[in-house]
Amino acid sequence: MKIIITGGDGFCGWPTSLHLSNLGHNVLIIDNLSRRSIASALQYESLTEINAIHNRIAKWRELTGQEILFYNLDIAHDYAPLKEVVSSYNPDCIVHLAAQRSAPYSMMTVEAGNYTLSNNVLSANNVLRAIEQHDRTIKLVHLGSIGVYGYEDRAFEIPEGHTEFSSVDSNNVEYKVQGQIPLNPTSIYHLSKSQITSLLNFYSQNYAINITDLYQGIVWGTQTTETRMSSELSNRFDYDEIYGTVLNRFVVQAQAGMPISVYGKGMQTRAFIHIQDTVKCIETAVISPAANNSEVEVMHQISETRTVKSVADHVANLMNAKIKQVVNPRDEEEEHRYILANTKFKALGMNRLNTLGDNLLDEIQNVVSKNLHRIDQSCIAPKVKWGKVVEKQPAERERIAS
Ligand code: USQ
Repeated sequence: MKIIITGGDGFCGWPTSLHLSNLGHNVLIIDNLSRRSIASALQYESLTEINAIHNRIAKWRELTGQEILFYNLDIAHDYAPLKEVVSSYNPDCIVHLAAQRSAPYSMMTVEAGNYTLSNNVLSANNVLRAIEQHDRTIKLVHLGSIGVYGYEDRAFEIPEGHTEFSSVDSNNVEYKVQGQIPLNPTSIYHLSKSQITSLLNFYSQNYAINITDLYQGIVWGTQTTETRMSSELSNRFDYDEIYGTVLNRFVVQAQAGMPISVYGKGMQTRAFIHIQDTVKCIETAVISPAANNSEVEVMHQISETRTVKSVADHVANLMNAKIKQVVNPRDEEEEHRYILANTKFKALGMNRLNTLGDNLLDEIQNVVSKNLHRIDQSCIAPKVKWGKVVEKQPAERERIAS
């Protein structure tokens, strides 16, 4: 297949690009390298050293003979060149991963929140518009977030996609309505992903575009089969207060001899998935046939749910580390049920995804211990506080915008 991957230089995008290329698909990456420029602006760099995009691609060509094409485009703003790339490459599928993906970043300043919202929503709209204008049979696989549901206490299982609601009219006649359960995002980032669900529904209903929306949980791990082939193909690994996700941060803290920072009670429940399974799930979504063109196919891309405390206990036991409860910098529920349906990937043959019990922490430990000298302990403690969004000084505002 011919596949365009937007955001193909990022944490999920780079291993996905290599995985699909390794399977023999033709891959074209579109990326504006914003993850790298935000890391430089924040001065929070990846723990692993990552190669420049052209060097990464050249190394891949040298090792496998596979050519990955690359276009540096800001797809939120550069619609005409995006449309041109889509028209001339004429892909079978677009995997849309380009987004500002950190919830804390989106809550950091007014400007960072506005950037997240406009960048994510406009990028998705431009990709959908390019498909609609060029060829409506191009499949779109979008990487959404399981966090769009929010984290209120729900006793019932959240379905994957539409479910049936019923209501009675004044004559007591029952009506059945199909729809998604209400979304309830708790960060501007998750709000941007919720808004994209409306865009996806709009294009699927009005133009019959074949869309799969993957509601992904928190990703952990670093390398995949392909990125492990050479240190020059290494994936990024973030552990800072803004881009580091919880499990990766806990392993870095344990390895650096710091206490594991559990925010608040730690009974927040979250969904998790390993990076190796992320790329496999995306591949499965890309190659699976459309279920129904007038409805977005929502799939929960998760392997398990756990409380933050149980993740901390697991890492602490394995690595002989201490846990420290810290005042929660986020405005979030600290104790709730979170039950998610998880049948669609299983129906496509993905019965066994990796869980925390599968000894994969060794891999992160290895990555961390090799890069111990690169750990910057000052970027670990949380400084961004939900509900305390500040306006930056003009100079910093320009830096974020550029
Ligand atoms: N947490 C701690 N200690 C820490 C860091 C986090 O207790 O040192 C807690 C947080 O309070 C939160 C949970 O761990 O309850 C998860 O935090 P996180 O930073 O790992 O994940 P989050 O910011 O919620 O969102 C991240 C990414 C986002 C992705 C999402 C998956 O920023 O890109 O979409 O994970 S999900 O939320 O499941 O949709």
